[in-house]
Amino acid sequence: MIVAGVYAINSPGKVMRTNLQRLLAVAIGGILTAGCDVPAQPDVPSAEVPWNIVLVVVDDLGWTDLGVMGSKFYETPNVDRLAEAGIRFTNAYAATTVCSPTRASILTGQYPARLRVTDWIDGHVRPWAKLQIPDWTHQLPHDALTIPEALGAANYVSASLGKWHLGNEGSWPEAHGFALNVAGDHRGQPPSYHAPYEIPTLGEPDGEQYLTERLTDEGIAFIEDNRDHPFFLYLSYYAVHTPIEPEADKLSKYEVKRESGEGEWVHRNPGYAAMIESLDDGIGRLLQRLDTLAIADRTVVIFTSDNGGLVLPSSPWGRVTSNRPLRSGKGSAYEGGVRVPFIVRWPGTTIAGSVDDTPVISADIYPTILEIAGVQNPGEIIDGLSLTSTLRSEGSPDRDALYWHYPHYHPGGASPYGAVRAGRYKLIEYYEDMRVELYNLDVDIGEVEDLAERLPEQTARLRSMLHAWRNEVDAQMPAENPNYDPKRALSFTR
Ligand SMILES: [Ca+2]
Repeated sequence: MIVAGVYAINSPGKVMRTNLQRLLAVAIGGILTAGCDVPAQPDVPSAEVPWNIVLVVVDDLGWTDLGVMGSKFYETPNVDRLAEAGIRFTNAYAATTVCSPTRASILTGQYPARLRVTDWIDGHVRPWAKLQIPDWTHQLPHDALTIPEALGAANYVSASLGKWHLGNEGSWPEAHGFALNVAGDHRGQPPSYHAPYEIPTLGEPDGEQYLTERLTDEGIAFIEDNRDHPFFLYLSYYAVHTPIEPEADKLSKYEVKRESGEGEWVHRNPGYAAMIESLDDGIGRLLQRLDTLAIADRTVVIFTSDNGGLVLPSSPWGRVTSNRPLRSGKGSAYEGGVRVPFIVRWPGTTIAGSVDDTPVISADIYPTILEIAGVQNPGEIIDGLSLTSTLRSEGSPDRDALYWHYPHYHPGGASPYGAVRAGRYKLIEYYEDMRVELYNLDVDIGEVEDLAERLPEQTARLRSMLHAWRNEVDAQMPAENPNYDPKRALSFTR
């Protein structure tokens, strides 16, 4: 089994899969799929294989916001097909409950706490809250090696298309190893999904064009331009973040659907549904273009989100989505804030339609991509683990726990907290009073029953792990606030 999918670097910038390895990979794939009710795998390429990488990060897409993840209301046939052709993780997590830190973690393989990029940029300040937030870093640190910088050693060309949200000019994609930056700047949401977009790094179209469609076109153009060259495409859709501004011709279908007599919808925002459909259309066009360019069989596609779905009741667009059966959503310490879709299609390696419950996290994407590309880690600290063994159906990475550190307040419900998931248990520690909550996710995915008092040994064990990890990454802790005023504690400034 160990031979399948092994790569050898025969010269700088060239990654090869030998014929023997290729044949074994196909044979092993056949053994693994024998007797399983899954479609046959496509053959792997016959020539040298510098794998192209397409990493799609959707903004604020919740755990159940796809058909394949359980939504009956949203329609995502193209992403569903991607999942059916690859592997889908059911216990995948964002590194934080908000945008910027997760993106920093994806691009560097490090925990946000280690990077000190711990809140969305520019964050949220409550001057009279019980705790003062630490002096955190408001951009992607230049000394952290990014995926495109690491892949540069293997002659990859990299593009960042769409949302960036990792600092002001000087810390945009071109300052972090990307040859191309389209539509990325300091902002976390677009001024408008309809032209004029008013995004300085994205030219305006001649007429009408929906932003999601435009970013898909830019992605396809980049792929076409680099079809004969190994590429890394970071396709970071602004969708489906607010503002909820759907394409008009997609909206009415969902308005009718919501009013249909098919019962109480868990998801029921027509505008958000239409935005998801536009996203799904884009994924469909992109995958189709990989097919017609005959490079789909040497292109790895990864699809995920940067945090959980938005459920704020105070949203101007009404309830945006629901993460049920998960508790809460973006900006909270609970599963709804951090559990996300995560799909990987690695042709010839991932078993079509497979589903895996290994807990994985944003930081795993970096070492996974480097290993697929045959690039050695040049000595950087990497908190994530390569998932290639899981993608090859050879077992899960050896890891005790996943960790979160969010020393901030958020309108989504979070007060400063840390969390750890070890096996079936998840512990949350709230820094205002250091109280803890413990949940058994195997039987209580909705985090309803706090077991902290009933299971003191597990509680102590996980709390000790969390504290040790915070020390290891030198996490910045909030401090007592001398201006604490309980009457004004929830007031905030920007
Ligand atoms: Ca986000």
